[in-house]
Amino acid sequence: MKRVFAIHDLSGIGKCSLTAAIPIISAAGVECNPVPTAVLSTHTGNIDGYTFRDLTEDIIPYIRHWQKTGVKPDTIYSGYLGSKRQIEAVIEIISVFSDNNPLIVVDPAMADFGVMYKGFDTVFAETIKNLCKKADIITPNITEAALLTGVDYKSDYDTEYLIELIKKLSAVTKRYAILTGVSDIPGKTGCLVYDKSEQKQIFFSTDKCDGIYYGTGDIFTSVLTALMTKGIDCFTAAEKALDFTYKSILETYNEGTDTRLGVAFEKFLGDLI
Ligand code: PXL
Repeated sequence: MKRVFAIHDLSGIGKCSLTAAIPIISAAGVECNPVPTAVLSTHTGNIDGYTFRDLTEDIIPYIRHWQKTGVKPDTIYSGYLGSKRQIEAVIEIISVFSDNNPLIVVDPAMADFGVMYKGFDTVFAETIKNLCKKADIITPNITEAALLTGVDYKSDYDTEYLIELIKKLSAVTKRYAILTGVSDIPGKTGCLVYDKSEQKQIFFSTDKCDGIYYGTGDIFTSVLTALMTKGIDCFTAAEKALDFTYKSILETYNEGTDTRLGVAFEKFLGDLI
């Protein structure tokens, strides 16, 4: 059985980070070992008053214990990280387990809609760029891609802008860059996948549902990580991850629930089994 080390926070409500990664990766038949970086009562997007317990001090001893047990990751997957020190801890984890040559997936979660998440700054963006350079696959949205490349952020983009952005992004990854939340078809959304070793790019698109759907980046990257860990190629894995994410969003849109609480991905876990 393949094994993923998933380095994310645990947010009790909001179906993002570990509460998405664990069920999704497990449903795909891959073992998911969580490295919790913090425990929050909810995610931080548009919900006030959440609790936040930082676990930075625990990360390295936790991993050193795993190292002693002899477990070896096939994939190391990091998502939302709360500080520069946590990014440095992920870089150390990659170095500790480098002998096993794991696949490295980095979701540089730090910003959306042209603005950084609460508590993040440009120093954080610079440090996460160093982490991305160690990754085989990075999955930024346009705001994060603009921060990683120094390109100006545009919400009203055209295909030429996206291609320029993804080519610049290829300097910040070892092989694949996946730009999320974009499409080359007006009115649609999806992702653009670029493989720098083959200089090949493909857009995948779906319909768009009105609203902001929290946690969907984590859902997309968790499916992608699980499938690529099983040996599925990056383009096919991205297409399937997009399909899974879209179905979950559509279900939530049709249910009309509060989108801050996350999307109804549980209904589609069977597709991954
Ligand atoms: O989905 C990304 C994410 C993960 N974890 C926490 C967050 C966010 C995005 O806002 O706040 C705590």
